[in-house]
Amino acid sequence: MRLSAETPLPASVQAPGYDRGVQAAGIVHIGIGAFHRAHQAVYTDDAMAAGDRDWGIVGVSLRSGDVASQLNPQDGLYSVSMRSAAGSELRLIGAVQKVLVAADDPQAVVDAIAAPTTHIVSFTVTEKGYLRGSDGALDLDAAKGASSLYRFVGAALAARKASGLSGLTLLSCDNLASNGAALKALMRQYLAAEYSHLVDWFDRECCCPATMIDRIVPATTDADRAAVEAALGVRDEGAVVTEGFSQWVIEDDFAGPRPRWEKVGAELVADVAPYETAKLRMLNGAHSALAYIGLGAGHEFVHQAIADPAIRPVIERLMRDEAAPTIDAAPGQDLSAYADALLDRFANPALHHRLIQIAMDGSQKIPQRWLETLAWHQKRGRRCPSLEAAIAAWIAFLRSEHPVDDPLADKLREAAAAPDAMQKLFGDGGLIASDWRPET
Ligand code: CS2
Repeated sequence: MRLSAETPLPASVQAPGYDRGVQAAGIVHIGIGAFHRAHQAVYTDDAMAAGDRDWGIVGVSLRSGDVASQLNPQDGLYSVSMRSAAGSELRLIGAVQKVLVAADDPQAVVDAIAAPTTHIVSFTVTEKGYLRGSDGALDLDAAKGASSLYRFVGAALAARKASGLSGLTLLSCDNLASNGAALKALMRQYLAAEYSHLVDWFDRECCCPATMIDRIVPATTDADRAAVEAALGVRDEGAVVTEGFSQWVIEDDFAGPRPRWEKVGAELVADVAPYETAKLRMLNGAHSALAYIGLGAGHEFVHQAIADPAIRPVIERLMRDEAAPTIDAAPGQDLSAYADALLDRFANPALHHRLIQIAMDGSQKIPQRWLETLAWHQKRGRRCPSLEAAIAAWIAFLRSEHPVDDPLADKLREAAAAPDAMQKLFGDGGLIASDWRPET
């Protein structure tokens, strides 16, 4: 039997605390992967349980029909399992109403964003989904392509303006530096090229808050789904597995109404930058280093790599001595305590977070995770032994038998195979643009 709105559930499982049937959809979320389902959808579910109304989520997959076929037969319902060394806790999330597949029905996506009840469009499309060229500007040809977020949002904004509706909040929940400002600049570039009459309206009517989003969400495995089935008594094809920890810091700059996410654990702040920079350079920077160094040492999971006495000190130094000094901490933000907490989270033996999952898309992740830190120290005449070891491990990974899942995979492999790999990757005109230059 499959999970659905009709399924009787064991009393131990927390179910949505509101009437799902009467909520309008206030949010369209583009890129409805496991991360969104374990993070923003949980906060939104909690906000509705706390009394907010009409914040149902219409999920969108740009390409694949997988999530639609997992969730639509289940009336959008799925479970989140929170795993720690102490055990597993499971709840059902009801915030997602349905999933649209843009490749199958592009107009349905435009209509959902253009609906009068929609106030927020949020995104987890990964770094590469923003379709930036190596100079950081929009790759306009790619942005005109079938699976570009810009096409759907652009067409829907045009429809909203034409029918006299308000603008929207566009909320990037991806691990980009200054994700709100980045999305705003890219969207403006797209509109200037394709809908130039919308640019002023967009500036006036739409907001793109910055966010720092954090929860470790490994890809769900068949074993996870089997464990959930044993607990629920029904099959949940949309199950997601995560840690207990969750954090969301959001710039309080919305174009219209929003759920009161701050009532359920999110922090609404004037400036997200110190949190976002700390998260990218310490958590994500350490993660990518663990991935390449750990795979090189023969490990499979994050908790194994961080337990390796040859690796742990490298990661500690990366966070405490290399990344932390580059961050202009907010009042009350304790970077040393943050590093301690990250080490504990990485050590979680119940998560089974695969290093190869983190190793994906290195070309898109490394600039904001490592190179900004390296450039900061280089300007001051200092070296970063841990980050340099991480870069060497990335090059070794690119030369290895491991599959390289990256939009630049072929070029990266070719550059890494060259005797002057460092220059080909990071030198002037190299594949990965940044302010950091390796020693010649
Ligand atoms: C990870 C992130 O896969 C990766 O690159 O570093 O997905 C990380 O788990 C999240 O950003 C944690 O919030």
